[in-house]
Amino acid sequence: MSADKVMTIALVGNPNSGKTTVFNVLTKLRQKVGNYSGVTVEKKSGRMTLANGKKTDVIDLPGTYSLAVRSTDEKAVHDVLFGHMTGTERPDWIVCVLDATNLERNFYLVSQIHDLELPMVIVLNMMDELEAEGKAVDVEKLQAVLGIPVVPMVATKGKGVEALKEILSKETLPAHPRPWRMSEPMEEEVEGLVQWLMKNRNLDRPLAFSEAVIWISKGNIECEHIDADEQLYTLLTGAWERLSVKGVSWRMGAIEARYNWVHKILDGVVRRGSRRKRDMTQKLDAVLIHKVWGWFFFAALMAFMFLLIFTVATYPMDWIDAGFARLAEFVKNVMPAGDLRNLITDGVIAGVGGIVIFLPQILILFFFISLLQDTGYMARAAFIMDRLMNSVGLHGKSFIPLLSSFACAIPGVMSARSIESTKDRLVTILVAPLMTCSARLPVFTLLVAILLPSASVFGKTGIMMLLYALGILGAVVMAWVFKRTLLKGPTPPFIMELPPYRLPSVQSICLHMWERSRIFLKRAGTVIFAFSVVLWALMNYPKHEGVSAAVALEKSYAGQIGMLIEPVIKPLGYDWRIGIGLVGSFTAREIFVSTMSIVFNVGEGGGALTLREAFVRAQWPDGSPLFTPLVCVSLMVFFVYAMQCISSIAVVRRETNSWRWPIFQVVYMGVLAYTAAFLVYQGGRIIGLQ
Ligand SMILES: Nc1nc2c(ncn2[C@@H]2O[C@H](COP(=O)(O)OP(=O)(O)OP(=O)(O)O)[C@@H](O)[C@H]2O)c(=O)[nH]1
Ligand SMILES: [Mg+2]
Repeated sequence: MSADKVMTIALVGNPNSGKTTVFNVLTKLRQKVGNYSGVTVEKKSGRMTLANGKKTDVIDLPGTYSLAVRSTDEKAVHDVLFGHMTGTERPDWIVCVLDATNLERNFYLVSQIHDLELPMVIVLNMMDELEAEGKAVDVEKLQAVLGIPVVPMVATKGKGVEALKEILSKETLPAHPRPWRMSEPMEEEVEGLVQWLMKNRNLDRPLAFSEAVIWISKGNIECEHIDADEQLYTLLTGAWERLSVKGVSWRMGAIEARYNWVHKILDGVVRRGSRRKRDMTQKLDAVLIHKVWGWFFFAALMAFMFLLIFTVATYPMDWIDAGFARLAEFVKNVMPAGDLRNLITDGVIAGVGGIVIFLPQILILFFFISLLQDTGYMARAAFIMDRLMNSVGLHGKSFIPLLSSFACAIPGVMSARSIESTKDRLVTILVAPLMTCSARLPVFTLLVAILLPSASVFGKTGIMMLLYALGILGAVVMAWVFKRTLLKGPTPPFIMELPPYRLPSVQSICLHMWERSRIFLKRAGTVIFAFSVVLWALMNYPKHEGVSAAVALEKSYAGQIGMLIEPVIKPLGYDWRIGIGLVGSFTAREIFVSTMSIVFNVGEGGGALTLREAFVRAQWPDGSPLFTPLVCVSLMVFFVYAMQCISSIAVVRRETNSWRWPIFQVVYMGVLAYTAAFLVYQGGRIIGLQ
């Protein structure tokens, strides 16, 4: 390695072993960590400078149990380590981050990394949890047996990080030959494949060996849908036949050999614990994943969250509201009357302010979401949903992406990468945006406030939970439909891993809340700002002098657009003004709220009315109220089911690598939303509701 070449190290390990935590300490970046498997689904790079001034690139990878590729996120690990990932250097060094409380399983992966014959450092992370179990690892002995540096670490507290950096700043580290061996017939067959792969695939010996073992351990069913070319497949079939004749299990041969090695090196290295294993975790799980109490707790947790959203959040919301009202007042006083002043007060301040008000609620939502993720409850919620998911043909693993979609569908759709079956992954992506994301929260709370102005917080909480349940129900039903029609296929068996409960750090929760509010405010400052300006212009031009504000709005460009679609949405109970909001909301859901703030401000003469008052006063031309309870419910149902988010569409396009699926998704969710809202509104009218 030349002196000025930047070294690349890759962090590899089982899911939830703390790789991203180590990555964040090394690079001082803030990638997302969480206490459940599959948080990282995409490789991330960062740079660190070692004490001797050496610059080093660090790659954080998704967690994996093995290098035999099954799901999309695991493929990323395989491709980076094999140098197949375009734009990424093959790592020079590998840092294996292991969960010290689970060494046997973790070292199985180490044996696979070993095959690559790259310099390697072992990090024994979670030493604090090992100690809490009363266990200990003889690090010196382990290091001696392995011949590889072993660094004990508590990544969350930064313990052991300096020692790791010290090792990384060394110039050289020997790469060790493979320490484990299979039975002779297996070794021979593998060697044959190695030769072929080196010649035909241009792999160096370690890579060829690693690939050969992966191939030979796979069954023919698995090989069919992998890029096995004909020649390789023939070679493999021959090898399997010869091994079967000799009574050697090619499927288990390598796995057993690896475990033999793992047991040998761990022998006498781990001191047994005196305390019962993860006592607290077991006690909590007795309740939290209990068949009955589990659901009860889940519902109670959600209810508590909404109670806070409807009570605690209202105080800061009033302050923000008053702040924006004052700002508008101030602008009115200092600026001369005219279009520019109106643009600022009725366009920008009404639009952006109408959204920023909801920041306290968003903060509470994300406080709860980070709590779920960091304590390890997220995986439990997925666990209790497992049975529900099974009944529609998916497993609980699909529920993690769905749970993440409560925050936002984008990370949800991305985390579907951890699902092995392509079809199940697609089903999950297709239904993920049905989960109630944070952008719907402002819309729902606004509509709930109009629907039940004087109801107690308990009533409002009830409605919110019902809306969330409707979203989940929609996702489950649609998944059932897709699994039986478009995307039929077997679901591979899956055993869910439940992480231990961990106390979340205040810092990590604050960081998460800060990140999300930054995103929220940034959207308010960019997309919503721009949209508000455009909308204001569309609503104020062409100019009509000498008519009332309401008539001028009706004749404006925006009014004309609204009028154009009114016939389509009238059966749902909406007029052209709501239509303007709906059109906007297909960019991003919360735009509905900012649009309504602007439309009803201008339409109703503007100024002193709060949005809720303006809504209550809004009427049809015949004088009947516009926002009847039935219309509010119909709107809520529409927002539960419609795909109104450009960013999600873009991410589905990227994840499925085609326009077909995002277009299909927009259409099916649109039809679902329209039908549901139609049934609610028309059905309600038939039984005499208003
Ligand atoms: N007690 C303890 N917890 C840790 C330690 N290191 C990480 N954690 C916690 O373990 C959880 C998982 O950490 P991550 O860094 O997200 O793990 P990861 O290996 O990147 O996980 P994936 O991306 O899902 O593969 C988080 O809740 C961390 O706060 C440690 O040394 N001790
Ligand atoms: Mg990670």
